Amino acid sequence: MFNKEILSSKEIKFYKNNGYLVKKELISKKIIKKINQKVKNLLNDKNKSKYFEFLKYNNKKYCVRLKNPHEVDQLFSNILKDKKIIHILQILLKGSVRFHHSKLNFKPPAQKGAIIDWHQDWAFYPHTNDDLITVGIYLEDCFEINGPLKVIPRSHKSKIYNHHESNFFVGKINVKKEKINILKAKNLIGPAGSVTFHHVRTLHASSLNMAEHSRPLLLFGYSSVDAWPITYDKGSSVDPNINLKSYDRLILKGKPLIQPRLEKVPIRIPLPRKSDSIYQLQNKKK
Ligand SMILES: O=C(O)CCC(=O)C(=O)O
Repeated sequence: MFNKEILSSKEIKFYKNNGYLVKKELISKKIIKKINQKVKNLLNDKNKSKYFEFLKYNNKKYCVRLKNPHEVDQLFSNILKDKKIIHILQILLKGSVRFHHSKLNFKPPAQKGAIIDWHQDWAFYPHTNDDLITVGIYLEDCFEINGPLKVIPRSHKSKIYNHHESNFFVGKINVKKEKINILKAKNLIGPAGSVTFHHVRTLHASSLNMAEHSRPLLLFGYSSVDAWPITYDKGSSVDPNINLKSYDRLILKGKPLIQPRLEKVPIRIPLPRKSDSIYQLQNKKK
């Protein structure tokens, strides 16, 4: 299918052991350039408040996220189906792939409120098994200074941590209470077009962006077709309880089914919650 092996057995082993993987410059510069131009155009659109999420830091409004980009422009729905990404996912997700959600996070520079606290995506949307992966595409070079994604290797093999505070789901972990050694964290860095893959239970976060410009990270979530949402899953682009046909149309590899694979996975219910946005949940300054 591809001229050279897209994923080596060493990389597969690395992902299985560590719960993450980075493929440097997997997406061509030409595509990245097109996406960046599209984002620029959308930011100049007079209806931009329809697409973007803004937060106020120190009395200044910053654009933190493009919501559901795959619903905003075809370019995004094409890139989420990128052949190389789907091929890798098919290997890592045991054969089948269903699209789950999309977002484009900007992380404005020098704003503490734009730090994303430690969390597991699994806490937001538990499924009947944990074959779910989040894919990140860096739209610009992203190194330590830019506030890259960072992960705790092997954490996908540990428990589901407590993401509640005062009886509300807050989408973040108290690392001190949970005795998490964040010194073990690895930064997922790379030039524009690099793609990160992290397991749904991998503990991750991202720090302050110390550069002078925003750090655009396009994120796509995927699941194995036989992983079924257990509870409230507002992150997903479609709710199977409401529209099964549309849910099945999210399948990129594999066939629809109504007999999910039930694995012995640790879960906590992400309720009650005051918001569906990670920024609001983690109480980033407005
Ligand atoms: O934008 C980031 O740095 C990380 C975002 C993230 O982990 C999330 O939205 O779940």
